[in-house]
Amino acid sequence: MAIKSPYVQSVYEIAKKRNSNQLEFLQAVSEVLESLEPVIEKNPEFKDTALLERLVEPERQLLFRVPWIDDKGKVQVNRGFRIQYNSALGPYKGGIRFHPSVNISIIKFLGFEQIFKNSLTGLMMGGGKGGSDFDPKGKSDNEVMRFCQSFMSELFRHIGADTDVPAGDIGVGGREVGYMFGQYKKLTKLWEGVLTGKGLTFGGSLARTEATGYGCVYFTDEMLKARKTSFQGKTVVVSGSGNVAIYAHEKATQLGGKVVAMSDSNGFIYDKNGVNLDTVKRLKEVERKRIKEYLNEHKGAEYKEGCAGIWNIKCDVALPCATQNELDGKAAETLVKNGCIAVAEGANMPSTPEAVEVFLKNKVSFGPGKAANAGGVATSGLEMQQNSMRQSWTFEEVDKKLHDIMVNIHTAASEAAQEYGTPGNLVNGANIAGFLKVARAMMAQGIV
Ligand code: NDP
Ligand code: 2IT
Repeated sequence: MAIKSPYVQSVYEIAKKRNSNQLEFLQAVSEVLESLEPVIEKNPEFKDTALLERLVEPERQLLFRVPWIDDKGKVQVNRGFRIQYNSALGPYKGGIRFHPSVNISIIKFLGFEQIFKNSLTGLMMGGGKGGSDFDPKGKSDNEVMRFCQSFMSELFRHIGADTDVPAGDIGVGGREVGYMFGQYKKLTKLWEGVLTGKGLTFGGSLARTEATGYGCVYFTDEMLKARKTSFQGKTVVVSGSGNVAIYAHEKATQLGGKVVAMSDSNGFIYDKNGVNLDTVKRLKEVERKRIKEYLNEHKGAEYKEGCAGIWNIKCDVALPCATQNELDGKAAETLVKNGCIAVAEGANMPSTPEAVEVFLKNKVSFGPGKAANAGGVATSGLEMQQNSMRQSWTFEEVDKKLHDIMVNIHTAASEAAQEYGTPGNLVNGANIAGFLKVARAMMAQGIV
């Protein structure tokens, strides 16, 4: 890492010493700190109030036991996490991830990113994240329900519509949010907007399901406009085939792009005629099957084991929408060699630091996750607004607000990049623009 300022370096050293085995967390922290150097230089009061030291330390970390009984009557025990990272701008806000790889490092990296992402949306939300190492794959609906109820039986004490508002992430969608909402209501007697991503029958917002994928494509469209081009006629590769990937495909296609490849954690499909989204939606959203099964219905398509191979497919635009560190330096070089001009992160931190460096060096337009995938949490913020007003807006109203927010984030990141001496570098721009709002609020609230 290339941090030059002794103060910023010392903050990183403290984080490293305290969290030496938390690699994803340290990766996220080092990227942000590196971007903030010119801001710290201009604002010595941040150093005088140990603002960065406070920023990297979560306000509160919860770790709890989640026991549940599977369909065979056997008792299972998982771990539950909630990191309430920063509440300077509003109630903690951020998703819940259920995946066997979940650990404290992953939840802390996600929570840390969430602080700046939520700030960029322009809505008043603090940053948090939660999850469990529970694996929903292959579990029955009843098992998922019992797990969600047990998870909420501890979490309910720590959250609330004005305290901490969780939502979905990997492995947590409408079904899981519904079960958690039901248990929260039972335990507290409160019908309140304590979770977002709710079903439309009980306070969910239209366009929340689509929001992260659509928002990522709206952001990419702004990057393409800045290069005086558009999605029209572009070949697009989207990794993943979950919530974010599906709606990134949908919007990219609506704007004239052709999505030729998608993946899951086992492998990827390539369909030169364009991946049929109806098939993917049915396989993934309804039947919960593997992407490989796409070939049963589309004989001309190809399937390859191993998800990383998807980056070898020639494309103009790449949208990594699966998981952290899924795109490394070598994959980035291949994308550049194949003529890729824009990459926007639908997932959180899908590109390794080496990959980001390759994109920036080669003038690929690069939209970092905390900017490009902020549409999901932004629309969660809109869901909170509707819940508070006891109202529901139309799909078009929400989608228009989402679009405006993504355009504003692109503008804010571009302007901050320019102002702080790295024009076009949206990594620096997003980190700085997101940070400044949080920092000013923290300064005004004293040493807390
Ligand atoms: P889903 O659970 O709906 O889908 C996740 C997709 O990524 C699946 O296709 C999954 O494949 C794949 N995947 C998961 N883990 C891995 C892995 N270790 N290696 C390869 N592929 C993997 O989650 P989402 O679509 O909601 O989330 C995707 C990304 O977007 C995450 O990084 C999340 O943090 C981020 N995000 C999500 C938002 C939201 O609103 N949902 C908002 C902003 C960011 P498989 O089915 O095989 O596991
Ligand atoms: O990473 C993310 O921004 C999310 N998973 C969505 C969080 C939210 O509160 O909607």
